[in-house]
Amino acid sequence: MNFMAECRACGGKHLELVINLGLQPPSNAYLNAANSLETLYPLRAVRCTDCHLMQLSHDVDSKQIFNADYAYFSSNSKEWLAHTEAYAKMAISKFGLRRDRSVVYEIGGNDGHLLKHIKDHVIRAVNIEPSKSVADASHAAGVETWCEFWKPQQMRADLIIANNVMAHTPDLRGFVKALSLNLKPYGVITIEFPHVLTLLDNIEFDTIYHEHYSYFSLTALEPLFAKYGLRVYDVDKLPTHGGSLRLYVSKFRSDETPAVTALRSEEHSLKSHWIYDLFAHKAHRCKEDFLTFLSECPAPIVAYTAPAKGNTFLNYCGVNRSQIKFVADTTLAKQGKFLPGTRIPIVAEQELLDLRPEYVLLLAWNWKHEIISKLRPLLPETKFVTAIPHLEVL
Ligand code: JHZ
Ligand code: ZN
Repeated sequence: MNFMAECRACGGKHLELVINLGLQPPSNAYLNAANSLETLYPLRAVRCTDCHLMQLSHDVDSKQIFNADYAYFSSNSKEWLAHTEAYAKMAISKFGLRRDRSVVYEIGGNDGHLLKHIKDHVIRAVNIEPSKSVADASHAAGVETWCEFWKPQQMRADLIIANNVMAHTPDLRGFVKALSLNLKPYGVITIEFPHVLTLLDNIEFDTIYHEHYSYFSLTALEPLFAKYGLRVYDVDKLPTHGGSLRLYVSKFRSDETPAVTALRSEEHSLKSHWIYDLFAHKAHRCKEDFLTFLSECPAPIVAYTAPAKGNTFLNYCGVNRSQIKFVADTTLAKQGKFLPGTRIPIVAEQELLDLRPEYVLLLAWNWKHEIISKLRPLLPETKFVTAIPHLEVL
């Protein structure tokens, strides 16, 4: 573990605490046994008062997180698969990808679910994915996959795709430098990430975990990109993961769309401390409301889905197995394991269906529409509960 005394983006030393989520294990480190030993690390978000990047105060070694046991397989959500397929179609036409010469890199492309829609439209499409578990799945899906971290390469790309991956690096400047070095002069980079402004506004404090070293805005990224000759020329707002941005970045374009100008001014509130104070206060309220709800439930409840974010939430609330009996998840790599910290067992979806529980806590609130439309017909009596941004019985 490494204490970060300076801002990952600008190197500034003026860091202020945003929220302290206590001591927590790394979020995707699911346990093989209920009594496995685990190490806890401080989970605190701070903000740089110079460039306004939000980041973690303590880094867990990324090789310890993205390894052969990495359990997050992107293909477990149909909505996400539809999102990436639509992206692929858009990218092929918008960026004029060509079968005879275009090169595409996807960074942290997980199980290859996106590149499999692009690979037959370009000369080379490579998934650069350091987590062996998902890299193997990508390879098996017929996608060229290099099991390694993002770094400068010999071959330059026409398109670099970085979906939900830039937050996953402790060395942010090294990552951005490699983006610039690996891009052809007229190439384009698209970068998706949960927008820190939405995270703060919607009290999505569970998105904060050791795998996410930084929490991005246009405001914090523009000066960092400029150092490496990169510029944001367009942006899309996306509903994914509670509210994300997709930035379009290049070396050659000097224009920008009205959406970029508008976003820059929308992000003004990130410069004042009240937005962070209010966020921390509301997160605390969210925890209290959830604990009150649990204490009023006559019997232990069960949960559905075991996302990384669920672990931040449950560990911050200090919940244990006597309050939540089990959590069901469709990911085979998670079933039979235990949630880090709380040690709640993870079971297959069928166990939840057989139990026909009165209450189910939905930890992946970001997929609630997809999940409820799937489970409601199977569990017509069950009440689905989400805790973020506030307690809601759906
Ligand atoms: P989900 C992920 O975070 C991982 P997580 C990563 N750290 C990242 O950056 C963010 O996304 C943005 C299960 N499930 O997507 C599958 C069902 O069981 O919210 C997953 O375990 N049944 C890279 O982990 C979990 O829910 C279902 O019907 O917080 C969803 O995890 C559906 C739809 C999902 O991400
Ligand atoms: Zn900074």
